[in-house]
Amino acid sequence: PAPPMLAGAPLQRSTLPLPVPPGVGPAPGEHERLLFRHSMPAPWCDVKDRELKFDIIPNDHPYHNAKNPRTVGRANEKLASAVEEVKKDGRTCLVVGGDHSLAIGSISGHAKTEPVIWFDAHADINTPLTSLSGNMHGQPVAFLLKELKVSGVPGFEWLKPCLSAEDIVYIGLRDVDDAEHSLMEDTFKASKPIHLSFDVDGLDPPLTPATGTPVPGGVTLREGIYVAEQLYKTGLLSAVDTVEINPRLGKTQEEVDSTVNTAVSIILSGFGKAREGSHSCSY
Ligand code: EXY
Ligand code: MN
Ligand code: MN
Ligand code: MN
Repeated sequence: PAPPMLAGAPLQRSTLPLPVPPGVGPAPGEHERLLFRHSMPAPWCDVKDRELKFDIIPNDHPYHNAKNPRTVGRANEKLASAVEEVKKDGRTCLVVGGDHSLAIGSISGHAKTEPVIWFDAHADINTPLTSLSGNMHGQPVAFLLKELKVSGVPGFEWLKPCLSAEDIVYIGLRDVDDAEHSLMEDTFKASKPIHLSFDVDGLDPPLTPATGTPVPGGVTLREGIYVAEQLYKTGLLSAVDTVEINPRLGKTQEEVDSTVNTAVSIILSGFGKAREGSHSCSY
């Protein structure tokens, strides 16, 4: 298989999906600029990047409690196609967001995506009926699970749930709603391509202050890097989402920088940078 992709030196424009969710988060292009500005040289990686533009659908009324279903659904449809193309190209796919609702498209586009490692303070398994906030970032796992049979949501007519509960492993959970408890199961099958969906709020808040829903008592940077390094070493890491990075929420430039630097160090570890020194990733 082709080597994984990652922003590296020399930096070049290419075709990696960098979705900016509609209406929230950094301005278009800002993720890309931040990622590139903070990139360390990773000359062993061949990078192709891509930026997706999404439409905001007018009169996007809630479906039960789920807010902005059409806008989020169609954005995810577009993302799913982009991820599918990257995977057909034989590459490892890195999606930089953005709202965790993008995992619906990213994981659907990844298709043969068992298991999924959901690194997060939150279980994100509410349904449009159980969600108390209505926020779509608290619901992507429910949309993806076959067992939960979420259907009829406008904007998601294209979606076919592709995961079973036993395909998901959670790491970092510490803020789970009562309704979510009854929907969860942790299992791991380590023989198929792995999808890592990495929400930076799974880490301890001082590491990533520029994020929307921080929860105290998170995973240390050392532990986070260890997870990413170990997943890289399986040789099965096939796609990575890095989400809930929102530079607008940094109170100082230092907070923005530490959030981005933390995310970049996790990404680099997932793509073969070892703390004892980097070497060619040639699987
Ligand atoms: N469980 C809460 C909800 O459904 O609104 C909180 C979800 C926060 C989700 C953040 C991004 O990971
Ligand atoms: Mn969000
Ligand atoms: Mn999340
Ligand atoms: Mn979260």
